Amino acid sequence: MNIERLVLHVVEMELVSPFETSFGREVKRPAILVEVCAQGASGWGECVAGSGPWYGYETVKTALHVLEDFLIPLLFAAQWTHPTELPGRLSSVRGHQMAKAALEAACWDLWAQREGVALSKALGGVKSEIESGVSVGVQQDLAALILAIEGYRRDGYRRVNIKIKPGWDLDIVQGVRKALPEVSLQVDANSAYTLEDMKLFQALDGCGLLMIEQPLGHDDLVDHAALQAQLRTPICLDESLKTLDDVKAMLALDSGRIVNIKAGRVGGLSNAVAIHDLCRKQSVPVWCGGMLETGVGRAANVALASLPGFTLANDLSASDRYYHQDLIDPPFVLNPNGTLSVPTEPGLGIHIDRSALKRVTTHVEAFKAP
Ligand code: OSB
Ligand code: MG
Repeated sequence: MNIERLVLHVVEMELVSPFETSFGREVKRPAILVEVCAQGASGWGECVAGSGPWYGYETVKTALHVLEDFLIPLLFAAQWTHPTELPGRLSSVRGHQMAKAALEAACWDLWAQREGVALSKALGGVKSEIESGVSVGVQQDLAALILAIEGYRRDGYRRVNIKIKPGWDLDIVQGVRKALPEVSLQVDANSAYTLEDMKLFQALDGCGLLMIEQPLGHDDLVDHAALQAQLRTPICLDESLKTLDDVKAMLALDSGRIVNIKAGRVGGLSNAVAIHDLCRKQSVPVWCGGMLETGVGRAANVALASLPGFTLANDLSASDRYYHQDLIDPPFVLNPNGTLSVPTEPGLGIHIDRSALKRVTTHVEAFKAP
């Protein structure tokens, strides 16, 4: 397939409410939307790199650099008939998974549109609805957190992921447990702790959590294995898993028992599907993480989460949990049963709201195939 033209739309989206994790507080979410064009059609992908290298080393600027100077020329030069060939075509660039994933997602969308098949089906999806959960950032105090969770529960979210960090952990989790004993609860530390915090994790182990996500180093597998050996609660890894090889190492070392899959973190949908397939074969449950995506990235995530191994609730919430005005029309809405519907139209199955996109665009760059 030949990409004729490619456009990078750099946007800045104001969040409905600030999102605070152990590594920082986000008020606005930047994104790069990749539009690939061929034969009058456009495919879309979203780059989830943040404004700074806090979650991972990539940023909007590193992604733009690597896309412009290396990945886009490679894509224009590449011969390919199926999007699963793309990771191989881009493999001379080491790392930069988020930049690669955005390019690949746009190609998946365009390819699936041309095939007349929904992206969900193209990836091997089987679900028509995916289970939606909500990730709740650090709040002012426990009362504010409980209020926020109660609001999300009224909206219909059935599983809550609480961000924790030193000073905002055990008391908070115990407080939520006491106020809302029946809520499905998990926590995400975003790498805020070390093995020195063993006592904390042993206490969290008694809180009835579905999982403890990425408690230790962002690149670590060995210490996580030592921690998992001491806990009944499954550890879920996010930041530590950037490749299929990382997942193999995690499983071999028993560094955790649940995998958070984000296409952006692992270099694209093709790699994400490969990780899903491996985990499914080994009966390791997976769920789809989020990066506060706009509707463009969300649609790709929802398609991915429709695969059969995604047996746990996902950090994929409705558009209005993130943004007052999404970039797609219609936006994603939460079904009364706490799910998001998987689009069935060809490709991502979304319609870009070009005027909404224009309002949040800070910069556009267009590239023509040589
Ligand atoms: O750890 O999943 C994370 C956002 C930015 C960076 C890292 C993470 C997140 C989220 C977002 O948790 C959750 C969502 O998109 O709903
Ligand atoms: Mg996480």
